[in-house]
Amino acid sequence: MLSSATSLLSLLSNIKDIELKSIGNKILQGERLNENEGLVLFEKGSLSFLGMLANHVREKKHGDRTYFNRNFHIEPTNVCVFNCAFCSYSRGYANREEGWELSIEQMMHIVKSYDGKPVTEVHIVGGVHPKMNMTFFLELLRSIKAHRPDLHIKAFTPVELDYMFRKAKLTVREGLEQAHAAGLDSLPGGGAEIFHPEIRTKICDDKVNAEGWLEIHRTAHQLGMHSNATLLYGHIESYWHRIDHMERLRQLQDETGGFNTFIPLKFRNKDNDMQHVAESTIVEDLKMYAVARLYLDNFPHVKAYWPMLGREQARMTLSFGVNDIDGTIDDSTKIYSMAGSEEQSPSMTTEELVQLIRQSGRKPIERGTLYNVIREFDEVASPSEAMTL
Ligand code: V47
Ligand code: SF4
Repeated sequence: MLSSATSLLSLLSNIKDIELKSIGNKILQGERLNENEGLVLFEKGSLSFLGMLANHVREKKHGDRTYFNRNFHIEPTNVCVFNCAFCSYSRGYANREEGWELSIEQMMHIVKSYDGKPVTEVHIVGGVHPKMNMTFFLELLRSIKAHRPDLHIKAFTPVELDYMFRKAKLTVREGLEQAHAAGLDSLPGGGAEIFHPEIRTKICDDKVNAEGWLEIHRTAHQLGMHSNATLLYGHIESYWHRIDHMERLRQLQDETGGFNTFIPLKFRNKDNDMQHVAESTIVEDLKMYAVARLYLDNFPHVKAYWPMLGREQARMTLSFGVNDIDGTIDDSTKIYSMAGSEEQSPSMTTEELVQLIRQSGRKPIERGTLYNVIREFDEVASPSEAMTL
């Protein structure tokens, strides 16, 4: 079989476009792309060209290894003081009786429902409720750790943290130090949307801006916590805004090295103020993943969040640079089902996740949040495996 580098060389010898050829050669040499080259990839790169390059980089970094984890989500509330135009999930404070607000006891009930089950992570993200303050969330973190110290808590976007810290009159560093001491282990990637103010002011004007988002992640990294980053694509942004967004992330990653994973999030248009905006095509989705893998050379992992994309499409992304497919999740997340995702009640067993990865010819690896290996699976199921999943 041809190596990925040999097939790439043969592909490049047939490329007529000088810019694409030069970009292909840079990728082959392991060189960093500049912003203009990133833009050229979006504008001129065919799906097969991008896929081949992204797959080359993915295999150079990870071979066939494809990660997933066993996690569950808690969404403390969907009541939110902000008004993001793309959000189908939140309810304003005045209409809070239409939403939900979980007490610490109710959230601990969810945590306890996983007692004895081999989950390794809880992902906690929700709306910004004016009454759920720093004291409330510190108590939640402490209660979870007291009950299950080994459970990794990945929680709160800079949108929630910025609001919490300002209300508690804490600096970002003070707030993060307190949260870390109470049990916060890492930050998820949400709230990033599109950093550039030309778009951010149109889709989420009233919440933390790009500088605030980046400062919270920078500080978390300085305190030894890792984090993820997202980009909400396929709405009113241009390719240039996507590159600008990834450039800011790449610069911060050069500075701190604290990001684990980049997660492109496909805009879904059901029941929100941007219903008139058509959703991106599958070709556009796959291009987004591929360009992310090529541009973000200092991010170890690119993840496809299957509850948003649907399983079949998530499987396809594994040939376009993606090496992580998130977790088993169960059906506790509403953020995408309310925005029109195919996955109305997202839940996959470990067996299904392993099978999905194998169907793409990849090797499933169960990981912890920080990519510590929990279990390596063979590329093909062994007869005894079903007994142990
Ligand atoms: O910031 C909201 C997005 C994000 C819509 O770090 C929408 O492992 C599409 O960040 N269409 C929150 N997207 C979810 C998130 C996340 C998810 C999975 C894993 C991780 C991780 C992080 O959801 C928000 C926003 O960008 N979102 N509404 C919508 N209509
Ligand atoms: Fe609130 Fe988050 Fe929805 Fe924006 S995306 S309205 S911050 S819940």
